[in-house]
Amino acid sequence: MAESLTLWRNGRIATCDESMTVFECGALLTRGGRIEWVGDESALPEFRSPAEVRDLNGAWVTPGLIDCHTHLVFAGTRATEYAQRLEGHSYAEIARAGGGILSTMRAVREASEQQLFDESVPRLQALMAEGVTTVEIKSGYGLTLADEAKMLRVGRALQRAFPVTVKTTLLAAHTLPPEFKGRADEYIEAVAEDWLPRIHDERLVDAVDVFCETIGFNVHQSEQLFEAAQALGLAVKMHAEQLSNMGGSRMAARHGALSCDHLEFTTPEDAAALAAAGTVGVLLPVAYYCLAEGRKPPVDAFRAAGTKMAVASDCNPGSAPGTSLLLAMSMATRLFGLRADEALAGVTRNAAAALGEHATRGTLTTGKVADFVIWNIRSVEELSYWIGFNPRRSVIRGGRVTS
Ligand code: DI6
Ligand code: FE
Repeated sequence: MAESLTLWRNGRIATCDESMTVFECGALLTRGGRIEWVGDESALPEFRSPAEVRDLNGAWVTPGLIDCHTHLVFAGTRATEYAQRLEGHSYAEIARAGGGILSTMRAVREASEQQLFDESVPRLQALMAEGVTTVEIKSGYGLTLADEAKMLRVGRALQRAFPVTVKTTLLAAHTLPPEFKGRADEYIEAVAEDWLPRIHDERLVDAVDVFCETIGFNVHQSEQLFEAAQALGLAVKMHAEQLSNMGGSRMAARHGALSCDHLEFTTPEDAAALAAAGTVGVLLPVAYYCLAEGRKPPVDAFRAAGTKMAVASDCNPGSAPGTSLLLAMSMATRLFGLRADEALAGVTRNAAAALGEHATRGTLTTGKVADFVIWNIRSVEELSYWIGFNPRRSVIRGGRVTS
C-alpha cells in the first residue's frame, strides 16, 4: 500500500537550497518520510487529495538543523580547567600538564556505557530542543580500542533512543594516550591497522577524524590514518589549523575530506584548496569564544575562494561546553562576521555536506528527508539573533511530528 500524503500548507518556507529560496506562501508535500514536493502554494500540483492537511498559519519553516561537529558523548566536566584558564593558564599548557583531553579520557574510561549514555542524554536533548534533527558525535576520549568502541556504541544507542539521526566519527587520533607516550607513530599504526578495521566491522563508525596540531598529530600521521580510512571506504575529516598552521587542510583537501574544522590559522591558499576539493570549512565559534582565541577564521578568504562554510557547536567539555547550535549561529555572525543567511546555510545545507549527507538532508527540496522545524519567528534572521532564547515551535522528523 502506498504511504499516505501529507500537505503542510500556508508556511513561509526557507528551503536553504543553493539560492536560499524562500516561498512566502509555501507548501510542502511529504510521503513516507520524504519531501515529495515543495513550492508556492498557488503552484501546488493536482495530486490525489492528501490524507492529512496541516495549516502552518504563516509560520517560518526551515530544514531540521544539523550539528555537524560535536563531542557530546563524554563523562564529567572540566570546569576547574576553565577556572584555571580564567587565571591565565593556556589550553595547550593545561593539556601538556596531563589535563585537557586526558582528564576527560580518565573519566570516560571509568564510566560504564550506561553512565556515558545517561550523562550524554541531556546534552543531546538540549540540541534537539532547538530543532537539531541530525548530529555528528565523535569518539576521542576513550583512546583504547574498547573505550573508543564504547563511546561509538553510545552514539548508536542515542540514535535508537531518540528521534534524531546520529552520524558517528572515530577520533581516536585526538591526543596521544599515556600507554603510547613517545610513540605517536606506533599509536597511529595501531589505530589505522587494528582498531579502525575492527570498529568498522562492528558498523560503529561513519567517518574518521584527526586532530592535526602541534598538541595532536602531524600531517604525515594524519595522512596515514586517512589512507587507512579511505581503503575501508570511510569518509575523512580533520580538526585543522586551530592553534597553528601545519598544512593539514591542504592534505585533507587532497584526500577529498568532507570537512576541515576550526581553521583559525587557514591561509587564502588553504581556502582555495578546500573550495576546489568541495571540502566544507566548519566554523566553531564557541571554542573560539571559550578559549579567548586571538585569531578568527578567514571568512573573507572563504567567500572569495567559494569555500562552503558550516557552523557547529563543537559541544565538548574542554573548549566548548555548550549545547546550543543557535548560540553558535549568533557567535558565527557577531564574532566571525557571517551574514544571517550564511549562518543558516551553515547549519543546514553546508552542515549536511560536511557529513556527506548533501543528497539526503539539509535543504527542503524534492526527494530529501522530511526533517524540518517550525519556528515562532517573524523573520528568518531571528535564528542567529536571539541569545539564550529558543523560538522553536515544532520539529518534524521523517515526516512525523516529534516535538
Ligand atoms: N578540538 C576541539 O575543539 C576539541 N578537540 C579538539 O581536537 C576539544 C576537546 C577537549 O578539550 O576536550
Ligand atoms: Fe572539536
